[in-house]
Amino acid sequence: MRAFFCLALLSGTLACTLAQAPVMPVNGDFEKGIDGWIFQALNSAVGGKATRMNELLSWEKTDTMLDPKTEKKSAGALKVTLKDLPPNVVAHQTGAIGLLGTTVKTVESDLLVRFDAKLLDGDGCLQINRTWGGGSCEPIILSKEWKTYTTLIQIGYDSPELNFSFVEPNCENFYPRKVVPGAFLLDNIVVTAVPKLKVEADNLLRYGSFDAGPYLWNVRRYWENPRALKLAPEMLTAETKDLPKGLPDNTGAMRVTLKDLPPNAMSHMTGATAHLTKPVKAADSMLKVTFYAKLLSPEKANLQIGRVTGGSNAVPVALTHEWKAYEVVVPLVYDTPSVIFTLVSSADANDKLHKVIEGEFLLDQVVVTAIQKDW
Ligand SMILES: [Ca+2]
Ligand SMILES: [Ca+2]
Repeated sequence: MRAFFCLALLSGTLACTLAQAPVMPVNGDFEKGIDGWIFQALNSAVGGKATRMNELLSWEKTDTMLDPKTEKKSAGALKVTLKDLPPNVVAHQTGAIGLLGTTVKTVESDLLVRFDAKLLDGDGCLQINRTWGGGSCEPIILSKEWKTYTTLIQIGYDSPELNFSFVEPNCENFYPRKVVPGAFLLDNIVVTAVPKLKVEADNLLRYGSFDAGPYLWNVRRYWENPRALKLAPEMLTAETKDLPKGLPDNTGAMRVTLKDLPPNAMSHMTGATAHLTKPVKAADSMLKVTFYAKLLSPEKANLQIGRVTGGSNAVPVALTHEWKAYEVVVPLVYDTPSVIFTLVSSADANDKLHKVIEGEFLLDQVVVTAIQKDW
């Protein structure tokens, strides 16, 4: 989607190949201070009222990003220090909240958020979302050096603000993710309203075209013993050159690199995952998944698509080293809110829990629909 290729200038103007509205934070560069930002802590699930903790925000004037073009250091950044928080506060309602210049109408727009950040302390991930739930990027693992990040948020409801929170790194749930202690710096936040990602009418996948990047997907790695889930979004990268032939306006695919897996990594537990727009009921439905895929390594591998945590999966398909279109059906034994794509050595349909193998593959144009159960 060409609309995403925008040139963000420090002056705060945007030059884009398609007309789209910048919804810059009221203050996104922190050159003169941190006006326009507040810190709020709340867990609405257990009631209570929002606690304003603006003392957790400060203006950082020394440790700032160097602009590689001008070779000048930014005059200021926003420092967020999460400490002494009330118990059980969750992302969406807890974090540094910046007012946007305008309320974003989500019927027509998603938000592309580009920012610079640096991790100072803690082992959590950055999560950017609309306040009060819904609309979140996948958690971002921040570097301890200044770095530029881009992420996509489908905010779901109109919103006048964005929340930058710091969440537990290995949380299985999309919501609510628990907020953890830590500290990070933010600078040069540029928010752009981009035309809503085109989704086939009945596609249950929030984002399977990958034309803007591998946003809204994640990689789960599961350790049986100790039972632990680790998210590894760094295993997903954007592929812009090696794309399926003959698809109009296709500008990107997703590269999945499965590596550093535990010896007992099993399918259902380990692989590239995406949330569905609504859970699909096993009582009357199955999933039909269409996609393009290409195997990069190893020499031979099968792709298995299934329900996260097990119980339902499609018969694994043998991938080839050329792009090819596939269609598989995932018979559901249990309701499922998400799907998982992984590489397995076996294509044996009867052996439903397969050992995951390390390797690399490309995915594009993934469409998931619910079809009537085949009795
Ligand atoms: Ca700055
Ligand atoms: Ca694509």
